[in-house]
Amino acid sequence: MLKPQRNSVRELVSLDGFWQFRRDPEKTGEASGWPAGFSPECELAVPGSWNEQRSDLMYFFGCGWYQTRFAAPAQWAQRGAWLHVGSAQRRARVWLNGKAAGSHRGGCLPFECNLWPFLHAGENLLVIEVDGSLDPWDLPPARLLEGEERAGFHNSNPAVTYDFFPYAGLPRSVSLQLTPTPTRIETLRIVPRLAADGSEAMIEVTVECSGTSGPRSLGIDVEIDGITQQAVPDSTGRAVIRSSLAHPRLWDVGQPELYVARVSLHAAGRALDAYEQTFGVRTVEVRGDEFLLNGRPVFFTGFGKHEDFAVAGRGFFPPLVVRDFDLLRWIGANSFRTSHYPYAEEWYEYADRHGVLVIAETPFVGFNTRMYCPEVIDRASGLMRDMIQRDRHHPSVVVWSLANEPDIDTAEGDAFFRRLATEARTLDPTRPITYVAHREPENNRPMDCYDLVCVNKYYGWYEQPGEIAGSLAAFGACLDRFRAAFKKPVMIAEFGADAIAGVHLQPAEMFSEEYQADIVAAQYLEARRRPWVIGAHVWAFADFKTAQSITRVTMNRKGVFTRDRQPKLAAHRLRELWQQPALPAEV
Ligand code: BDP
Repeated sequence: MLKPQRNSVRELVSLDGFWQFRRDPEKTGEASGWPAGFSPECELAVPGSWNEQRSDLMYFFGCGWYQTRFAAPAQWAQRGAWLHVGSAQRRARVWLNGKAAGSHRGGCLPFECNLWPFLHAGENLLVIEVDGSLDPWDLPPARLLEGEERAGFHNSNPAVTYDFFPYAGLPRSVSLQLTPTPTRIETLRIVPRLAADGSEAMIEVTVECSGTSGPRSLGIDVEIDGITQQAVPDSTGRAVIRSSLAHPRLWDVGQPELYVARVSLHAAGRALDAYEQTFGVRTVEVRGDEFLLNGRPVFFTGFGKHEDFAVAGRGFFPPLVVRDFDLLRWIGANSFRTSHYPYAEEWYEYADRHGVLVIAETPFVGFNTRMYCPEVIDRASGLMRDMIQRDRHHPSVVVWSLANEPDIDTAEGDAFFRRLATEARTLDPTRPITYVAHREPENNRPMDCYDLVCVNKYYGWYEQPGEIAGSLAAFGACLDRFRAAFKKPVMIAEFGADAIAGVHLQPAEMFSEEYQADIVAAQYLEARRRPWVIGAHVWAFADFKTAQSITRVTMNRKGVFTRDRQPKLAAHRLRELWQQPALPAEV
């Protein structure tokens, strides 16, 4: 599936705006005929999570029905028309004019439905049922099973298995993609390979088209940097086109050199479809103790983040993207991790255009051993494939993180993480892979088949609370244990402390801005004593909403920025550390 776009052939109709909404706590909507339209209870903004838009929806985790109307000109009857839903949290069913058009499970990735068979000339009624229920078998598992324990989470409301609010609704854009006929470009895969001396890049473009049966002779053109190559798709609609770029400009940190592949599909001189895919040429490699970007070592500075903002919830909000990247630049960070799920595609595109590195993460968070059963494993493997296919063209994405803090412990868990690693490498042999560990090396045996070790550790917070200096030896020893066990580069993917903005204490104590600033600076410098540590991501970029619990003062306050994106003391301290041309002499 390709992200919808507007170009010389494709038409894009946004359905974003105010949709009519109605709760369906008893799940009787379908039996009551709501697929053909329902009387609304209120209006909600799309994109946007429903929770913070209205007080009565804040803790509503049931089924909610959305409907909107759009007018279709008569000529759409001959066209291809697809509905694209950026994300529905957490399950969706779609009807157009009362006819079932599709369904999807999982809230972090897009899905589409072919609307063409159900489209009317004139007014159309689109209805989407979004089931925001907290399902313990979702990816991520949205809640614990009765009697199940997971440190820190069994007593939260709602009892989710992870430390972020389980927002529901339609948090990303909804649109219609129209092509001149139902025949279209379905998928694209662009793989650039740089010659060792950098003088040339071979670009392999694989195109898959649909609706190719019939007598028409189809042709595909691919234009890159002014040079056009042509091909004829085979009987399955597939074509592989090779092109080359002489002396390619390399994408790098702060150097966002991008290329565009312009792909067009035609028959007898008529354009059937076209797609413009941006990509970059660069190399990434883990070699010895180093992470190499274009052959040069990189040290990752930055954060784990969330898609989270007041009122919008997890809803996509373009000014926030601009603001967050502005703050990353201000503070001197070169990277972030899409903890703990794939984000809206616009985040990666912005990173591509501004030369920021991304560690792209699956939504496999909150996993305990019950998750490693065949049905979940197959679903997880399909979801990881969808994520890699969606995000593989971003030069900013330099590492795939396949999970956050899984409890592995069983043979099934071990097999699951080995299988994920093998499948990720098959889907994308060009990027290093990792997963983020939180326990000890012996609890993370499959890490031996990943390229780099990522570790989350909260010494001075959950362990040795209140001790900054005292935490350093334990923190350093933990990094050393991972290094000794796996002999791979290590990245500290999360460390930090909660700070309530405005709380100042001398001497520094937990929850004060001073404590957070001191601990992140001290641990950052401790990590940097080790030449094989290749990155330090502070948890978190900004404060974010969580479930209610006695460990969270209305939200997780480990943000270096507040939820409304203002710096705490730690932000100023990191800015000093990250903007120095060289590390302080004592490191
Ligand atoms: C880590 C999790 C992260 C939490 C963080 C915390 O990866 O999602 O928000 O702890 O407790 O274990 O603040």
